[in-house]
Formats: sequence, structure tokens, C-alpha cells
Amino acid sequence: MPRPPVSLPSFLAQAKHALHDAIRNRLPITFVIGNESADLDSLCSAVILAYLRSQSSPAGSLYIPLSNLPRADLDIRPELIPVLSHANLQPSDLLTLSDLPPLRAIASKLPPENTRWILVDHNAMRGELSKIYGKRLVGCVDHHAEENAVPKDCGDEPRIVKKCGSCTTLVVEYCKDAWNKLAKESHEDVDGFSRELAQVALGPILIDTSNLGNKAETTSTDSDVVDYLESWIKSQPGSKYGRDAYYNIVSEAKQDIGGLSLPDILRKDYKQYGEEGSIVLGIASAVRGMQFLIDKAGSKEKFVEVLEEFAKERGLSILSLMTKTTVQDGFARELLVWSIDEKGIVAARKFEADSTETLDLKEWEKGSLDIDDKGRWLRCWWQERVENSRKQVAPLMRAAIGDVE
Ligand SMILES: [Mn+2]
Repeated sequence: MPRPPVSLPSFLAQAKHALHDAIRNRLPITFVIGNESADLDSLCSAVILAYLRSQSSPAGSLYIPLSNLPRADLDIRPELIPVLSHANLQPSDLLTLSDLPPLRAIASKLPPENTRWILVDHNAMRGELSKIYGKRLVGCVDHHAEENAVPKDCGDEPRIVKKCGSCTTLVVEYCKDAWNKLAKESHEDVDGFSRELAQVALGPILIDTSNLGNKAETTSTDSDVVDYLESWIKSQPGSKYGRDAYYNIVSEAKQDIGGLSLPDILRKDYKQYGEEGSIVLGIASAVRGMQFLIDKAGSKEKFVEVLEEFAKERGLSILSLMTKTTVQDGFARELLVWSIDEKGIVAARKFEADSTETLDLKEWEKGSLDIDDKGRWLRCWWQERVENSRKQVAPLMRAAIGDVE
């Protein structure tokens, strides 16, 4: 008789143990890792895919879900708490980069040839890990632009890159048959594991699609998967679940960045592109508006100083900051681009020339943040095409960089 699926907390404890064992004894291991912004979507996608693949693997293979961030950065993601709590999990139960050997020793303690990597919420590895493990990709499930880094034929592992509001939607869609089979075969506490998993999956999907309300991002697959997940929860007698209420709780936790410092807000949802020696671009995304962030810093001058320090610490040529804010007629986006070296300035100007129309960029507050010094260039705009998130803006910036490199 098939064994009942283990609970999510037990699964994560098993995964942690298996990872340490693999490091100690040089054993083969398969990771599922989200992108380096390590947002709710990335973190939950990795846990859900790894869990369902592990529980339904006939050979009993274990997939290790790895959150693409250092352990300390879990603290700046308060939105994890209301989502994970439904599965009796805390953020500290997640596996993070801090569970890996230190970078200087990683290639000997965790030899690339012993590892397989499945990417979720991205489809090309970046940063230090990619230099060591970038050739060990065996699958991906993602909703960003195709980067052709994962082999086309992934055999038994998924290779999905398709437009969707949330990567978690694609993970659930891919695993649905395995999930149904698992629930049917196991007689013990079926509703328990499915209900908990469904709550964890709903968190990022509702956040990424603005409660299925963002028409530009939401697809019919997102809505279908939300219906599927809610059917597990609602089948529970006495369930108090309400979609709006759940969305509001998670969304409020995510907006609650008042207690964070400006550098913490910048690194909370941050992605970096390009290698050392080339034009390195960083894009931070914030859930509050530019004026809130300026007030946080104290003044416009201090705000720019924090940006400059953040960019220098990371060796960036260009730092971009995307914000979301509310204005009279609803939701608005602001876009800031800050270049601190000559090659960055050339690329940033190229982006301005190419994308002002595409993104419908309009001068922000009479250009009061803009800088045109020797070796420093800053522009801040209202981005009137509010439907374009970093998913669309990053490729435009990277194309401008590619044109001048
Ligand atoms: Mn995503």
C-alpha cells in the first residue's frame, strides 16, 4: 500500500537532513531552486514542486527545495509568515543558500557532477552559483522570457516556459495529476496534506495576479488553478476560507515595509544581470512609491546616496528601481534609472531613447530627482504603461545594454 505523503514540515526536515548528508558523503542530489529575487512565488514554487515530485517519485527520489537567498534575508519577507503558517511552517524551516557550503569550498564539497538543478521562476541561472553549476540544469518551470539556458530535452523532468501570472500556477498545473493520484492512493489524512499545500500555493498566485484582478498578468490557467486549489480547501467541513480575506492578509504583510531600512527595501525584491567586467545591471522592485522611499531616507540627497552605495557594493553600472504606488485614479508605477559609470550611462541613455514610448515614460515631479553630472546620470519617470512589470522592463534594459556592449 502506498505510504501517505509526509507533512510539509517533515518533508523540509528530511530535505535538510539529505542535503547535509550529501555534502558530508559526496552523494548525488537534485535541487529545485527559485530566482534570486526570492519572492513568494519563487520560494513557494520551489517547495511545492520539490514536495510533489518527491512524494510521487516511484524510486523515492528526493528533490531539495532551495530558497535563493541567505538565511538572514528571510526576515525581510514578512509575507511568508501568513502563507507558510497554513502548513505549520515558519520561514526558518526553509532551506536557503546558507545551508550550502561556503562559496570558496562549494565546488569541492558539492561537486557539480553530483548535482542536478531544476529552476523554477527563472530559466537561466545567474550569479556565483551559475559559474559552478550552470551546466547542470535538468529542467525548469517558469513564466519569464525564454533564455535558452536549459536543455530543450529534459527527459522525465519538466521543461516549461510559458506566460502566466504566477510560476506557482504552472507548477500546480504540471503536478496536478501526481497530486490527485497521491491524494487518491493515500488513505490517511488526505484532506490535511492537500489543504495545507493548496493554501501555500494560493498565496503567491493571488499576490502575483492581484487577487486575479490584474487583467494584463492573469491568464485563464491562473484562474483554473485557483479554482482547483480552493476545491481542496472548501471540501473541508467548516472551512472558513475566503479568497479576498486571504489575499488581504498576505498583501498587507507584503506592504508592511515601514519597519525596514531603505537598503533592506532595495534588497527585498532584487535581481541582477550581467557578469563582472561587463555592464552589470541591478533592478530593485518596491511595493511603495518613490516619495515614501525618499522620506524613508530623509531627503532626496540621502536617497541618492543610499542608491549609490547599494550600486557600488554590488559593482553595478546601472541600478534601476521600480515602484508601485496608488494615485487618485488607481494604481501607478514609477521607474528610476541610476548610472554611475560611463558605460552604464551610454546604455541607460539608449534605454531611455528606445523605451520612452514603449513604456510611456513621463517626467517625475518636474525632473526634481534627475541628475546629469559627469559620470552620474539619473532619471525618474512615471511609467504610464502600468501593466509592464520587471518581467517586461528587464528585457528592454538588457537589450539596450546588449546594443552598446
Ligand atoms: Mn514569478
